[in-house]
Amino acid sequence: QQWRFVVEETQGQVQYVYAEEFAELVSEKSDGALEIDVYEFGALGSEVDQVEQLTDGIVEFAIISPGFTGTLVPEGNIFALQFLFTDDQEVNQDILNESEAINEHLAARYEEQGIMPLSFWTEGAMQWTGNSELRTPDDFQGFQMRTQESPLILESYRAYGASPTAMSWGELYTGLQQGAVDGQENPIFFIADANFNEVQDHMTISNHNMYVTMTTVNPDFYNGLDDATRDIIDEATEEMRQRGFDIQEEQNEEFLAQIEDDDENPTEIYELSEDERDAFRELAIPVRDIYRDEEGGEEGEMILDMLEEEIADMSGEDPT
Ligand code: 6CS
Repeated sequence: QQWRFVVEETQGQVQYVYAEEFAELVSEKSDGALEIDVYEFGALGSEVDQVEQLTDGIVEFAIISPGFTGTLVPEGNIFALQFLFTDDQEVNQDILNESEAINEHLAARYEEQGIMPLSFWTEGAMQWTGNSELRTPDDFQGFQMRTQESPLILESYRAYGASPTAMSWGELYTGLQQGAVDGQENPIFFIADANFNEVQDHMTISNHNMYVTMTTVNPDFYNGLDDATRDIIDEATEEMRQRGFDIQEEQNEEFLAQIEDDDENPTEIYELSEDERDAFRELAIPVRDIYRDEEGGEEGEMILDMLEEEIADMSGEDPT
């Protein structure tokens, strides 16, 4: 067997390292009978093209970030909501692993659209970069923010007063360099590895959201497998939960030091205080109503209500 696994990142980056290790596990467990080729970002098109390749069965496996399924699976916009999860990424990963709202109800919406999520996982807390300083909602007035395709990510930045534009990350370096956009959000490893710090003067440690992605399979492919093969894939998925977490943690730490020490491309790093974060939180919370009332539909409302409770239970905090 020779299967295809496409990811949204390039060699060495978190998703790519994850997929390579996943492929290795599947190969080992099947004594070399099951082979998976990993395709890095760019080989098969844009992130949105890759979603279509999975649903069409052109690739069997894909890592898909919900930010690129915003119109196909509106309920998936839930991960666009800022300040929803906790500030502790380990707790957040536990919630992603165990949440019924996510793993049953949200996963079912994905499956209906030809995307079967095997696991939801974080690539770390996201930070803002800009060609100007971003400390207060005022700093976002008229700010051209690049986002992924999810309508609710755009709404979230409109709530801050920004003018967001969706684009593929394949165009983002040039977009920042030429001033088509003023800034963007991503985990630190990605900001550094994609060299965005070369074309951005400021980075704000905002921890406004975590980056969520999904390991997915084409449902017809998966359902057509024999039990033993399916078990191998399920086992590999389980083993990669902790590995995925560790890979991102390591890279996010390592790359922060790289941005700090890059004298050729100096970046002003500013960490928001809790009060400063609260100013953004206040503007972000009403976006949940847009999810409840419009974007996520009735099913979405139920999913968000359930997830808020799960987060409160698992973090020991009151829902905000
Ligand atoms: O900003 C983006 O669109 C990209 N960011 C990450 C962390 N992974 C892939 C994604 O396309």
